Amino acid sequence: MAGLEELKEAIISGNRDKAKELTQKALDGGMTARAIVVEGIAPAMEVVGEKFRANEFFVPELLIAQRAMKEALGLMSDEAVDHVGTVVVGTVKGDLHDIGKNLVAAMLEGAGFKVVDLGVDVSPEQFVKAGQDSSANIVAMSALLTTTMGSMRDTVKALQEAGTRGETRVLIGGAPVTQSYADEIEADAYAPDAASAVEEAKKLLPA
Ligand code: B1M
Repeated sequence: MAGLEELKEAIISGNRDKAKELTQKALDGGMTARAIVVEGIAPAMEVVGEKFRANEFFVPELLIAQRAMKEALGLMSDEAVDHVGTVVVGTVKGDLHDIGKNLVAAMLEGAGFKVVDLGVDVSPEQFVKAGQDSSANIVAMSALLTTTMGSMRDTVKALQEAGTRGETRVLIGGAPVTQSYADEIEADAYAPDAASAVEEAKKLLPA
């Protein structure tokens, strides 16, 4: 649909006023929030992720696209979007880096997930509690420091001890994190970037 193509372009180019206007127009025209997310916002953020991977976009472009996406999503009530699943997202304890985590959260939102963003410096206990409170399908952790990665292992253990490991899957990522580390700490999935995080999160949802 032409309006959604325009919305996609507005988000990719970070034009938040246009993104807001076009989203409102689509809602007024009777389009469902889910259709707008699935056919407009998510594909736009996929393009943004691909451009970032290809070094065509850098952090500023990512952030303005994310801001435009948030404006568009802000027009939809939580109830209006039929979420595909719930993800608790945060940067682990001791770690204050949040640019990558915010991108992952934004891309997940764009793909139709309900995102509970705990921010930075999140302890294992906070992840467990938020996972329980929101009946999350996934706990998604970001770490940028080799010194804070260990908190991912502690969170996996804390989820196990709380008895919620069965229903809550664990996704991890961040510059120093690797697939072999994910295997070592028994996380369910690892993603090297925000676009792959969405792909992995979808795979972790119950069939
Ligand atoms: Co910091 N810092 N920093 N820093 N910082 C790094 C990470 C570092 C590599 C720089 C360096 O030395 N070359 C280094 C870490 C070394 C290491 O441990 N291996 C470092 C250090 C040492 C520190 C301090 C200790 C410095 C000091 O004070 N002496 C300190 C620590 C503070 C703390 O956290 N307790 C510190 C502080 C800071 C700032 C506050 C100044 C700032 C953070 C601002 C903020 O985030 N709001 C900062 C920044 C900006 C960086 C660099 C320059 C950039 C990080 C970034 O945002 N990249 C970084 C060097 C670098 O990477 N070039 C560095 C862009 C972002 C889009 O990428 O976060 O990797 P990234 O996210 C990617 C993927 O990793 C992935 O998807 C994203 C996009 O596709 N991903 C996930 C991330 N999370 C994911 C989760 C997933 C899946 C994928 O699933 C859940």
